[in-house]
Amino acid sequence: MKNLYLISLLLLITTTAFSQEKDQRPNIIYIMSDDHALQAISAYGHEISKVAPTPNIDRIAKEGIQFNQSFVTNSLCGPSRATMLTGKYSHKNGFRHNSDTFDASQNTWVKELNNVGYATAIIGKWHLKSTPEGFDHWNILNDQGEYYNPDFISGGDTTMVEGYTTDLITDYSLGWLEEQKDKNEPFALLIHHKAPHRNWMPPLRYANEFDNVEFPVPDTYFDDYEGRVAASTQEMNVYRDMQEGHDLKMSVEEGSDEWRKDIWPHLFARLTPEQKEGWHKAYRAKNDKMHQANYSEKDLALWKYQRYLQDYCGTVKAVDENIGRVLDYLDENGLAENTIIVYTSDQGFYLGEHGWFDKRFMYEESFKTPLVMRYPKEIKAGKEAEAFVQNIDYGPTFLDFAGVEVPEDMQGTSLREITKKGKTPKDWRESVYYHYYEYPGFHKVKRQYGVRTQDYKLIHFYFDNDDYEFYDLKKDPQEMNNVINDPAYAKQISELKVELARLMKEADEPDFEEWKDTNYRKEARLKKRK
Ligand code: SGN
Ligand code: CA
Repeated sequence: MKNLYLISLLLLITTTAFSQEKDQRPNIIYIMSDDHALQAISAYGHEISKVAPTPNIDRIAKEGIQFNQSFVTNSLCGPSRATMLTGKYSHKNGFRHNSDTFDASQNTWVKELNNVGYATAIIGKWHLKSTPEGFDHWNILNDQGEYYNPDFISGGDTTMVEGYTTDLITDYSLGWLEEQKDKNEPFALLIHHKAPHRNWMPPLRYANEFDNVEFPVPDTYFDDYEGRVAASTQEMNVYRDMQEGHDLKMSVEEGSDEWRKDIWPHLFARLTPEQKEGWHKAYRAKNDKMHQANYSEKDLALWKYQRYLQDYCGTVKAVDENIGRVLDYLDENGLAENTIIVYTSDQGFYLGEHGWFDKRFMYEESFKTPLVMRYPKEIKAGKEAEAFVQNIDYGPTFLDFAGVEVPEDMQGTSLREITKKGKTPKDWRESVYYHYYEYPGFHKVKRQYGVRTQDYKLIHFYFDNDDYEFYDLKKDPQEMNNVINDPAYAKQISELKVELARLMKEADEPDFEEWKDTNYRKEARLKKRK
């Protein structure tokens, strides 16, 4: 009897010791896709998403919090990723445009977590050129990555893996999570999808998914860009600048499987013979139908919009489905409660608004980015937040949740307080700063910086031009009327100019004047020659 008593006492002591030891810090799963417009996430309620819903992303929002005013600091892939990792604006982390190389020796929230015992990993698109640092494990795509049979780089090895990239990224992610199962320390896993980036190749299982769907055409699809110089000189128009082969998968003629213009044929060439056959089977009939219709110029432009959305949403459906796999894994392994799961994109995207695809502009569709977050242990289900948040805030948020002090030089603010009730704290920012630098460059979108408040937006386009634009967002949410010269707005414009100067000062952009005339493309060429 005495022995039994002693044994149970011992058991009690050891289990208590264990449960005290069990690390209670939250796990973090950060899922970021590439170019996922919030118009294509049904939680955000846009017309487009009604015909192509995303039930799994919606689940994160419904069981957690949805940010309705979430912005990037620079609407482009590399810069956005560098900002997300460092919690700093582009001019501070040194990655302004996609030709830059990320200095991976600088501090990131991932390093901070790794330093305090978190297991860390990144799987998928990296696109920062340098080798990832601060991750116990990394398995990344080569540069932009490919949709089918991608190259994965891990350590010094590059391996071409057969399969559909969105599925593979998830397979690897779940594999890594499985390895963490018996470990005591918490983890931070970054799952970075390539989809739905250009050239929008859906998996074969969804290549015909939206063939019979009529996507609602944006009111501004045939925008004439009146009063907006930068908008009129870009090269990202669906019906003018998309490549008919590479982007729209249009065949050269009826009965043919050969694509029209495709300056990157290596992407399709990677498919196995079976995949190619499956692809042709999926596209041949619908391409033939287009040839037979003999469309007018306008109708062809409208047809291109439908094809663009069908393919885009086909890649999104695979992302959403794979997010479902991650959510199921968390449920099945008892991890849901103590894991912060985030879904976002590296920026927003145009789904035909102003006639466009791509991003870069400070206009709403690309300036905004989706952001939903679930953490049952602390965040009550069904919250929506209207506070202005930016991707500089992600790092501070994760560190805050993990109980790590936020380094002073991180420029963002933790969103933890907001996630509690969804309410905007009293002293919260009322304006956001934006700066895009990649010009001259792809899609010819002029360099620009600006400020947005609840009601107004001021943008300054510069480099080989000098144009200000001002929008009354309440009256003109589609940003069609640049009222910079309207005397009725003189007061608001001058107030916003003052606010912009304040934000630039606060963001510590002292080298701006020095930097603004440099032509990074020329410099990169010169560097190469040396
Ligand atoms: C590629 C795309 C562009 C896109 C950039 C940047 N062309 O060059 O359309 O703007 O990436 O995108 S593609 O046909 O090769 O895909 S980013 O998301 O990486 O910044
Ligand atoms: Ca992107």
